[in-house]
Amino acid sequence: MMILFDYWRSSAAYRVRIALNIKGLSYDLVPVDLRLGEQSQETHLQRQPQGLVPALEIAEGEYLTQSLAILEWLEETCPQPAMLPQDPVLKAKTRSLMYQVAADIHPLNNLRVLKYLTGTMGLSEDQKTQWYHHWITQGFSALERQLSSGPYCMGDKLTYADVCLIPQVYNAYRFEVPMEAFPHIKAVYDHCLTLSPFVEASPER
Ligand SMILES: N[C@@H](CCC(=O)N[C@@H](CS)C(=O)NCC(=O)O)C(=O)O
Repeated sequence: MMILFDYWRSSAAYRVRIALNIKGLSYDLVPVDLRLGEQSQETHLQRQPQGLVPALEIAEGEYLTQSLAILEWLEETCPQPAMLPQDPVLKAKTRSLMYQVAADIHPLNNLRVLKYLTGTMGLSEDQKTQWYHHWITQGFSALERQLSSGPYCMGDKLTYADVCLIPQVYNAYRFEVPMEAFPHIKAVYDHCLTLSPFVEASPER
C-alpha cells in the first residue's frame, strides 16, 4: 500500500490525491500538520528534504517528491485512464497549463512565502492578502484566456491540467479572491467538483 504524506489544505498534496483517485489506486494518508511545523521535523525531512508536502512512499523507504513528478510517474506506471494527450502538441499545451499553476502561481502563495512576508518582511495581514490576490489574479487572467469550450481545461478530455487547476481555485476561494472575471475557470471548477475522484480528494473530506 502506498502512503501519501499529506496536509488536507495543501494544494500540491490535493493534486496527488485527485490523481491517485482517478487512477483508481489505494493509498493510506498520513497527515503532516503544516500549522504545527511538522514538515520541518527530521522525520519528514528524511521523506521530503525540502520540508514540503506531498511525499509519496511507493515502497518501504522509497519516497517520491514534487507533485508534478509524482503525476508523471503515475502516468507512466498506471497509464489508464490517460491524463496527458497522446498528441505531442496537445501534451505540451497540457503541461504548459500544469506548470502555469504549479511553477508560476502556487509557489508565490505558499505558506512559507506568506509567513516570510508577515514575519521577516513585516507586512500586515492586509498586505499579505493583497500579495496573494495579486498573483492569483495575474495567473488566472492568463489561464482564463487559454480555456474556452470546456468542460475541461483542454476541452472534452479530463487531463492533469484540471488536476492542477482545481486545488488552486479551491485556495483562491478560501482567500476570497474575486472570481467574476474568470467564468471559464469557474466552469471547469464546478464541473470537476461533480466527479467523484475530485470530491473524494477534497480537503473537507
Ligand atoms: N513544488 C512542490 C510544492 C510543495 C509545496 O509547496 N507544498 C506546500 C503545501 S501546498 C508545503 O508543504 N508548504 C509548507 C511550508 O510552506 O512550510 C510540489 O509540487 O510538490
